[in-house]
Amino acid sequence: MTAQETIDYIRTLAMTALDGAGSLEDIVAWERAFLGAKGEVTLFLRGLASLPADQRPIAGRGGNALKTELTAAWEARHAALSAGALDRRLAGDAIDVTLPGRPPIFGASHPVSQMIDELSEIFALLGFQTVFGPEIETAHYNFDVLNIPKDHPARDVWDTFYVDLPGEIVLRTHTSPMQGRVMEQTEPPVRVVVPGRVYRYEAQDASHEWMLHQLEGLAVDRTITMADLKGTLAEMARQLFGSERKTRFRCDFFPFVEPGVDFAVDCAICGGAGCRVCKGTGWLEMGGAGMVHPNVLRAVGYDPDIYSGFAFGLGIERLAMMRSGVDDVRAFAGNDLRFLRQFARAA
Ligand code: YSA
Repeated sequence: MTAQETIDYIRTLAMTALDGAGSLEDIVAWERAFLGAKGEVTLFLRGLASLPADQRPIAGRGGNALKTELTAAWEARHAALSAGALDRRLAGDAIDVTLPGRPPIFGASHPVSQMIDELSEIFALLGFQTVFGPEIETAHYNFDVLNIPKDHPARDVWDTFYVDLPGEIVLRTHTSPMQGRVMEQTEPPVRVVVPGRVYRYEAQDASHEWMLHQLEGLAVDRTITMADLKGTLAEMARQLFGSERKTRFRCDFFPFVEPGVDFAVDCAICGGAGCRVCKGTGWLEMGGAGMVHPNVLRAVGYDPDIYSGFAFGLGIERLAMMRSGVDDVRAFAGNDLRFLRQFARAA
């Protein structure tokens, strides 16, 4: 093959390959194959010295002209493919302003929070102020001030989550420690409710959680009687559940009251017939209550000969269960959006 025939052969080969290059990757590979350090044109020009003397001028001129021609063809093809790639990317990024928007997802207040708000409103109308207290509490306020002696079973490790080793700091097991904190800082008369989380080392079932919410109530004045306690809780139940729900008070013991009662409503899940929530009794305990023990009044500096008071601690999840017919307390902390969305209210 003469030098001119070789040049024509390389040109045909290169132009055919360039026509078939469909992407930027293809033409980068093409440039390497024909114009790169080991490309066809470069190797041809490097081999000039080995050609017969009469062929060298033709090969030199023709080879350089071919290099110029192929470089120009590569640049034109590169520019065309780059523009195409940019057009495709811009088309892909284009925003279709006619598409409908995605509906925003609105959060909603948790059913326990809703119940706390509702209870605060009910008790505000009865003259109670809402206050809050710490969830990490000292054993002093959680037990000592409440007349719970050191050897009382409620202090047992099975009921209480201790935060420190000597057992002086606890996750509060009830909202009652706020009784002492409030009375220490307030001159009577006192009327407060205290909603908040409490923690118990307790087995779970349909009506028991290890983390729950309570609403503490405390009223202290010169002439408070058990009738005030009964009237207050009965009115709360009437406003929350309507007048058809039955309420019940029975004697109970708590070291910080005398006398003490438990307060129950007839089970809304089974209508009082008996089910797994009320454990077949037809009643579900909503809270403990009673007349503040004189020892507690003394511990905070109140004179029990002048002042008397009542206090109660209600289970907020249990109230919400009876209010909305929820048959398992574990649903409240289960984070199942299908459950929670049923309580979403318009803002
Ligand atoms: C009693 C007398 C007072 O003068 C003031 C407050 C009290 C209540 C006392 N501090 C207390 O915690 N009593 S309690 O252990 O019986 O709990 C009160 C209410 O919390 C229960 O009636 C129930 O409604 C709810 N509760 C208790 N443990 C629960 C629970 N709810 C769900 N899961 C649990 N594990």
